Amino acid sequence: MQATDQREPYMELQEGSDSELWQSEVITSFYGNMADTAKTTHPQPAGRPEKGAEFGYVGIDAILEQMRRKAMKQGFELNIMVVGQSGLGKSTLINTLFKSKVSRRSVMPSDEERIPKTIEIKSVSHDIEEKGVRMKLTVIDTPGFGDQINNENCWQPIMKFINEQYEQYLQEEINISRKKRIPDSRVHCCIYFIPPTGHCLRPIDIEFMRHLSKVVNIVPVIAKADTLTLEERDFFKQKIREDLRVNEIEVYPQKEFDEDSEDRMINDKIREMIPFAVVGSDQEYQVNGKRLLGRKTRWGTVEVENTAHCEFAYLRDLLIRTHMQNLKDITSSIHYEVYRVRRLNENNTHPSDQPNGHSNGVPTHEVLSHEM
Ligand SMILES: Nc1nc2c(ncn2[C@@H]2O[C@H](COP(=O)(O)OP(=O)(O)OP(=O)(O)O)[C@@H](O)[C@H]2O)c(=O)[nH]1
Ligand SMILES: [Mg+2]
Repeated sequence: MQATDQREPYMELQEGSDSELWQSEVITSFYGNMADTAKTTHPQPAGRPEKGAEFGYVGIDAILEQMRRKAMKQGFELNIMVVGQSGLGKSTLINTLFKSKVSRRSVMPSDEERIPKTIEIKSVSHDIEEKGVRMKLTVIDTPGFGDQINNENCWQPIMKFINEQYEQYLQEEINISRKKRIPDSRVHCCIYFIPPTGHCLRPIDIEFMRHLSKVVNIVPVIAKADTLTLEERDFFKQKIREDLRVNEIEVYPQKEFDEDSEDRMINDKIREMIPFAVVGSDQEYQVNGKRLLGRKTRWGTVEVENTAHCEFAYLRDLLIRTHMQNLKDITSSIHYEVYRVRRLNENNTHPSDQPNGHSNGVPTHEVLSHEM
């Protein structure tokens, strides 16, 4: 299994002329601020108090502007993985995500080829830019499972891949001479595809999510939701939430990581909607004079981005618009942290001192054993 990593050109962009430009801008604005201070005028952050009400104003709020500028220069990275049984539309949903409002402009005109069956773990990256903010969205496609007679450990290759990304990050982090910015290939979110049976979660779904939810943020979705009626969909969603609760599977956003009552309120709404019932398509059709992503049937067109038709737009908004930073924070401060502590404790010495096997002395197959 191999992941196609297209990170390097992006990193070059970070460390090339752009960052020099940024440094010079920072220096200019720093001196600018100092000069301003001498003239008793302060930097101009948003929400600055009126003149006259300025006595004692230090300008701490200007840090927000500094952080914004830095973040704009660095850009954002998000790594999403899709997993689930074969044929549920994982590869199609990736194309949907890239072709939907997330990056429609950056996509080449569609080739009308059918999506082939996925046979290896593969990453696809897109650089998206909107209002001067750059984002590198990487989606990791995985081969469908469930084709084997014995599907007992079908979650293992996925777990191994996720842990390998943590391991790579850890190795980079503990290097004496490390990169200015560690390339982040850690999986920030794993979209789990549930087949639209309309009944309940299958043992294989429970097994998969039970293991994976301990190492990664899981967002479950009902695949091919156009095959269910609205009543079936609502019933199925409710049943899945109940099954998750009974089996103590914590999917994203996890209750225990809500930071305050505002978080809880927003996340409770999402938890009531989960799993999102999605429809995927990479074909565009003309509907009422507009070109829309959809699935054309004999009875009409299912519009993928229309929330009256399916919940793809809610999923996209959660991933990109409302919870991107939180997905990354939880990955880094919870999932990766658990992995890091466990690995460092295990070795009891500096991991790179270990001989043979894996780069840190642990044979590759043992990376698997770091699940809890
Ligand atoms: N009805 C319906 N069909 C879909 C949907 N999404 C994808 N399909 C169709 O399902 C078939 C399989 O789609 P893929 O995207 O290749 O499925 P996959 O999960 O990547 O399959 P593997 O690579 O084998 O794991 C294709 O014929 C798609 O056109 C959907 O939302 N609704
Ligand atoms: Mg596929």
